[in-house]
Amino acid sequence: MGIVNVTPDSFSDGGRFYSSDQALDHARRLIDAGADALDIGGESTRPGAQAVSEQEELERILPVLEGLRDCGVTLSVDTMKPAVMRAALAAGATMINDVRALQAPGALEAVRNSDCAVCLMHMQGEPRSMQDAPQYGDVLQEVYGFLAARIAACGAAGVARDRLYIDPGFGFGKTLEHNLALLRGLPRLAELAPVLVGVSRKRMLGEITGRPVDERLAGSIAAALRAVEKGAAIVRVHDVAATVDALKIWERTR
Ligand code: PT1
Repeated sequence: MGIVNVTPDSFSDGGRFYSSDQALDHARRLIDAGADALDIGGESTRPGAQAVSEQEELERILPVLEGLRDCGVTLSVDTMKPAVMRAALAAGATMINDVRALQAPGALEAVRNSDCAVCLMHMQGEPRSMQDAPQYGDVLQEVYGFLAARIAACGAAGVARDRLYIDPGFGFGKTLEHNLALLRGLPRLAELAPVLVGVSRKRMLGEITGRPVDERLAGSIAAALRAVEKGAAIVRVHDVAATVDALKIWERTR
């Protein structure tokens, strides 16, 4: 899954893909590079990010979705807002990626009357402050319990289980040790539903390597391979061409 940020403040693309035209060009390059899915986001959820209005978010993502209609890959929209989910689905999105796991009022209803795939992610706190002091008893147990409960809520709302993906939410209210415990525990989470993992260019990699965000390609690839080894079904990455090459070699040399 290739990342298409349509945000001015995105943590690692620094506004480069803010305009919808640029985002569209970038999206097409990711498809050429071998992405099976794109994740289009108009509101950053990285640590410290500010919220954007519904209208602003829609103005950012709708032209990109419309430009990609019938492009042949899964079109995911990264949003927490039910109104954005509905508009995105009407504009051709085939997956909703919600870092709040459809907990907003109206979010379950927004996806219920569609056959879109859904990614339910775990986050402790909210983006603005989630990295201030993340705390867990047993992080794997708590994330597992939360995701199991959200799967049950989807079931009760009539969202079929085979539409669901889960995501432990690397970097979303987690220390490095929490993130590592979740990566080790991925096989356990994968018993619940297919797992999506997003670690590309994240701070946890910088904490291990000492590298700034623009020097985390090798770390991102190593982490993506480990995630797949541990059972991830989808890896959400910035560097699609490099990750696809790495996965091809890793598979053929098994
Ligand atoms: C993710 C994800 C996402 N990540 C899903 N959606 C982001 N399903 C946005 C850091 O620690 O992992 N899964 N949508 C980006 N968010 C972050 C979080 C970016 C933490 C950077 C960090 O550097």
